[in-house]
Amino acid sequence: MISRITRRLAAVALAFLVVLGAAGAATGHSQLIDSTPKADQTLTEAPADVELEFNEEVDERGAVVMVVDADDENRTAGDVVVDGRFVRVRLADDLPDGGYEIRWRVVSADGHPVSGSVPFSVGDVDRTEDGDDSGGPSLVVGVTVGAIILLAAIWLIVGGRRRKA
Ligand SMILES: [Cu+2]
Repeated sequence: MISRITRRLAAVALAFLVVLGAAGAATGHSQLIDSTPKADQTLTEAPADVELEFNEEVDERGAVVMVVDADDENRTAGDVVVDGRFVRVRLADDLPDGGYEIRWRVVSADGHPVSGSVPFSVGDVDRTEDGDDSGGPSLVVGVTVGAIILLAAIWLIVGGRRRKA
């Protein structure tokens, strides 16, 4: 009895290590760690440009940044500039007050594309629904929860078979 419990605990511990490893690999791409403006920030005046900061250098090619207004219209002016871990783009200089969203997509150092969005607003406005963010943490949670459910199912099946035998 004790040895069966020990074996199961060992299996659970091993499975958790595998899950942690998988989650680590899934988030191994470049990650957005900061931005100007910051997510959900309300600015008194429209910014001249936006800047995204990543945890590692991103590929100079393939970076796309749009800053869309409430009508989904892109308000950037000029090319996206990739400078190591930083990605910048100028904004049109006649931005009215309102809600905006930085929509970005860059190519990780490992060649994988990553994307996300950063909502912010200018002036005294009631912000409505904001978009989804990068989804990094939710992916980890999803992988972990999925693995735990799978593990529980395997445990029940294996336990059931042993009892019948
Ligand atoms: Cu990757």
